[in-house]
Amino acid sequence: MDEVTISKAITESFVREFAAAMDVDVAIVGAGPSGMIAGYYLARAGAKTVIFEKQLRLGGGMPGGGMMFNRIVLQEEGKAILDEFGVRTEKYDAEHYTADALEAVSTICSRTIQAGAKIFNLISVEDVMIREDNRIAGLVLNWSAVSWSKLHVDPLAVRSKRVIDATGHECEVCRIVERKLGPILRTSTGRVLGEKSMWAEKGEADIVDNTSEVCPGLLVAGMAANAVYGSPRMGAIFGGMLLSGKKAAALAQSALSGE
Ligand code: 48H
Repeated sequence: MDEVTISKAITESFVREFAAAMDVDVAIVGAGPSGMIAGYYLARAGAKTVIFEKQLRLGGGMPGGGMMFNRIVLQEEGKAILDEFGVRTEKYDAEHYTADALEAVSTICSRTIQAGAKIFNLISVEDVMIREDNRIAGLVLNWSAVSWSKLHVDPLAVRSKRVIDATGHECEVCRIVERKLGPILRTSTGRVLGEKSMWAEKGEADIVDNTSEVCPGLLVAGMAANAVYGSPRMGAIFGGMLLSGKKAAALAQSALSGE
């Protein structure tokens, strides 16, 4: 075993996979629950799918459960998705189930990767790529370490037939589009309407409706969908995130099959 062989094995295999991810069907921003669920269903349906996550760890807000009590709550429809993944749940009352947040994150993560979605961590999406009529045609990337240390290092780009903004509360991709391309989002003002204060029932009801193509080439899923369309947050109930990811995958897939 020699150190240079180990180093070459890591860098060569990484670069091969990274280069393969530069031209994909769907690029997802954010490996939280909604992004990973979207990635799982897309990859399983045969779409070439990549997920970029800016943090070292995957799972977004899920591992933290509610206020660091690392359990999550789901309603029946959300539980059905966890059943499909093989995550164990416990019945809490007539309408609610609980699950171990870490079991949920680690299982979703491994099943998503094994389904064929490629996840790259420590990479931040800092811009989008555009074509005629401001169609979103891909992503502009940099190492998170570069953006966190505010170094001036030019980015790389990936081409993608569809992009999904699954960046959670910050809805970072939609914010970039609004800032750089103007009021082109399909909201009442063309801009991000902003997340409202907590109302769990409404937040969960709205999130699947809000999961949609928000401008040509760009879909929004998960908490980002509620932030873009001005719906409330819901706390540590995760059924809506899972259902939103699944819907985003179905929308992207049907758009791709229509081309
Ligand atoms: C690369 C990025 C970038 C970027 C962000 O926050 P998430 O877990 O998002 P969802 O929508 O899948 O789940 C939301 C849920 O976790 C939550 O916060 C809930 C239910 N809140 C309710 C409440 O009331 O508070 O994951 C988003 C991921 C994170 O891992 C980010 O690091 C990542 O996206 N991300 N990755 N490039 N520019 N921006």
